[in-house]
Amino acid sequence: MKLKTIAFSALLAYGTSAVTNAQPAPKPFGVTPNDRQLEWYDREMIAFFHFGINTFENFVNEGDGKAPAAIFNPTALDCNQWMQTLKNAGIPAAILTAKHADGFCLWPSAYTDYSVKNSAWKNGKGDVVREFVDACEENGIKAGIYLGPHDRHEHLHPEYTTEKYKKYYANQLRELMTDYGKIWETWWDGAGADELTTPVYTEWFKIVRETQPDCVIFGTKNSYPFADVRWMGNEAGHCGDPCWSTTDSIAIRDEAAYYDALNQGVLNGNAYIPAETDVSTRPSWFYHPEEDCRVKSVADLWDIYCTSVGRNSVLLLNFPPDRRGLLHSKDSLNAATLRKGIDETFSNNLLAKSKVSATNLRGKKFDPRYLIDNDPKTYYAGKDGVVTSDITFTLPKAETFDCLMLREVIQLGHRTTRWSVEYSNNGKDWTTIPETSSLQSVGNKWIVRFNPVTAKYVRLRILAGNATPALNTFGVYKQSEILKQ
Ligand code: OTN
Repeated sequence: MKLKTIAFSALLAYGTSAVTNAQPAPKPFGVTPNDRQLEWYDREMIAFFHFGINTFENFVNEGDGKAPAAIFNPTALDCNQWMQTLKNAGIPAAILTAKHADGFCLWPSAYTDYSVKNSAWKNGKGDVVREFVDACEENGIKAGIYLGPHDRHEHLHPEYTTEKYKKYYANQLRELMTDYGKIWETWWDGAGADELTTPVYTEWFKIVRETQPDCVIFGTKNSYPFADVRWMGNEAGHCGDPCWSTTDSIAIRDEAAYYDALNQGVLNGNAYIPAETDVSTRPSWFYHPEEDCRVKSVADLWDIYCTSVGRNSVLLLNFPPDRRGLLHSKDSLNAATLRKGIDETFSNNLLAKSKVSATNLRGKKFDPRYLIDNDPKTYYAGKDGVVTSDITFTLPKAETFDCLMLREVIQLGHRTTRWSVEYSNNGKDWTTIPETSSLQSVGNKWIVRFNPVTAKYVRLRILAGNATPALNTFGVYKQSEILKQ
């Protein structure tokens, strides 16, 4: 039986393989991802669409809830055009701001008049959420919903109380979670939402889990106990180095440790809550024509990709639709070029034809050559109790590279905690790539860029760990020229 035909679950299942004399898979270490988190990691990138009444005001990003509903009037809304951008950019999921902090609802909620039903758009008969989920469905994109917990419009009501708001929000959440098909992610923004305590979120959490069992919950602060994924700590796209998927509930509640716990995670923390990186293609979250000249370049997006996806996170990249209800061509083009550059770079692993040896071997089924077979289902693992390993790649000829990528078997927990990469031209004298001299976490994907190196030998050094290494991909690459634009 060829290894690649064995189901991955069987490979992971300790001691249950049908293969005679097969080595058992390593046991998972510590807390590990649930099925929702595994699906979320697979997306790699998600699109964010900040669209709403702010779009129709002059340079507003956090509306005060007072703008008249009537001003919402996109002249050419086409969610299929948004989806075309995502397809060209290889982005498989998208989240729409169904209600941002201004409280204006993009769907005709039965619980408020502050919505599309009192706008000029389609004479109040339109439903942006419906058009969004239908376009997602048509284009094979996973739909997600941002229902802002903070609502300035509701606060304007003289009889406002948190208890009343809890019910109001619950009703709206139920509408969105039951009337619009499968929802893959819900986003509980922590901004402005401090009065919403954990018991408030407990009610809302029950609604999400009852109606949408596969829905990933983004949570911060008081919604953190229910979160599948955490905020990464800044809106610039810079995950920490390290960036652990594990964190712990005490650190996240401690004022001083809060940002570090979000940005870097906590090594061997008690909860598996990986970081999601939200960042906009423009300085603002909502569209402003003044920012057409400040759209992030392909090189900026590549930097962000490397410090988010390439630091064990998932990138939530915001594309703000304009007053027509369309994405600007610059944002779309840059995202498509980024995809082309990523594919060009990582489709050519310069180690692919090399000979591989390792100092720590578990057996044939976990051979180090599985690191370069381009099959995410096979992996290299070491012997139980031995956490270090030097894995040497001998290339057929010297190659020039300026980028590397390592992936861990995340189902088996964070195992490796210190690693570096060296190169050589005689297989005896080794030089450490300086940018790899203090690496710690691996997780789903870790990317490092550096000045070009030409070498015939490459050595991956696993220097410390919680458990014997379990790694499914290692590669060195030459960055595509188009990523420099
Ligand atoms: O002023 N802010 O509220 C703010 C400024 C810069 C960056 C973030 C924030 S709020 C922050 O937003 C996050 C989403 O991007 C999460 O919701 C956090 O919980 C929230 O504190």
